[in-house]
Formats: sequence, C-alpha cells, structure tokens
Amino acid sequence: SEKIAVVPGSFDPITNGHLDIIKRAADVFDIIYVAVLNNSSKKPLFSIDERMELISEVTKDISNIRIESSSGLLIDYARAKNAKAIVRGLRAISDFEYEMQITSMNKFLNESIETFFIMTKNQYSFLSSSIVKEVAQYGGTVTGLVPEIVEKALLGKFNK
Ligand code: COD
Repeated sequence: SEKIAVVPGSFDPITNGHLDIIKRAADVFDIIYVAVLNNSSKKPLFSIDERMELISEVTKDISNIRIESSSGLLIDYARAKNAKAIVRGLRAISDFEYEMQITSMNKFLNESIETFFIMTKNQYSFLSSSIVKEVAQYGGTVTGLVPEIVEKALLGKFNK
C-alpha cells in the first residue's frame, strides 16, 4: 500500500529550508501532503491561500506532493489522509523542546501515527520564516534563502 506522510507547518512563507525538507520527504514517501495549518502562537503575514499558492508554485515539478490546508488538529488531518507519518524538520537544539512537546501530544492523541525528523542542511540551519520576514521588512536581501517567487511576494507585502 502507498506510504503517505504529512509535512505540516505555518509556511509563512515557505523558505528554502522548508522546501529542502519537503523534497527529501517526497523522496522517501509515496505521497506527501503539505499541510498549511494555524499555529495559534504566530500572527501570519500571508493568508492561507497565499501560502498555499506559493508552495504550489515552488513544488510544481514534484509529482507526489499535494498541498492542502486545515483549520483543525494536525493529528485529525493526518488520520483523515490515512497518513502513516508526520515529517518535521529539525534545525538546532532550540527546535528540539518544542518538537518533542508537539510530538508527544500528537502521540497521546493518536498512537498509530509516527513523527519523523529530517535534519536541516547546514546552510539552512539558521533560516526561519520569521527571520526572513524581519530582514525583508527592513529592506535586506533574502536572495538564496527563499525561492524567487517568495522573494517577490515579500517585496510586495512590504512595498519595496
Ligand atoms: N530547515 C529545516 N527545517 C525547517 C527550517 C529550516 N531552515 N525552517 C523550518 N523548518 C521546519 C520546522 O522545524 C517545521 O518542522 C517545519 O519546517 C514547518 O515550520 P513552520 O515554522 O512553518 O511551522 P510551525 O512549527 O509553525 O508548525 C506548527 C504547526 C502548524 C504544525 C502546529 O502549530 C499545529 O499542528 N497546528 C495545528 C493545530 C494542532 O494540531 N495543534 C496541536 C499540536 S500538538
């Protein structure tokens, strides 16, 4: 049977770090659902539709990827998709505590879905959507850190 995984996130907006994780997951699993979800502790810059559109554009050459959104719990979404796994990216030790917390909670909610971690490439270990937004907001260059179309979208948001 097909091995399905969910790569969840805020993706506000998608960075090259996210993209690397998505591509590596798509090499291992048969079908990847990239799920754009709400993180209640973050205030988004891009709407869900804008984020999905950007992800679609930058993953259009990868055939086993589907992009969706959900306003509910990640674990319910994963179960509805028949996913065996949730895939997350890991950067630094600072990610670990948060990831451990949500992984444990998701395991408590549904024991049959596993969470897998893919370690970031060194060159993306400092990269986050937040830092990209911060730099773009003050007119700094984010070339090479996000896909070109995302760079344009950021410039549009900040009217540069
Ligand atoms: N290199 C590698 N990986 C990276 C990089 C990078 N440079 N940057 C980010 N990542 C990874 C992150 O570690 C994460 O695994 C993934 O990419 C997405 O990152 P973000 O920041 O876009 O997404 P988050 O962390 O805000 O996502 C949190 C969720 C939206 C998944 C979470 O809030 C959630 O599940 N919400 C739905 C409601 C729910 O179920 N809540 C209960 C959870 S227990």
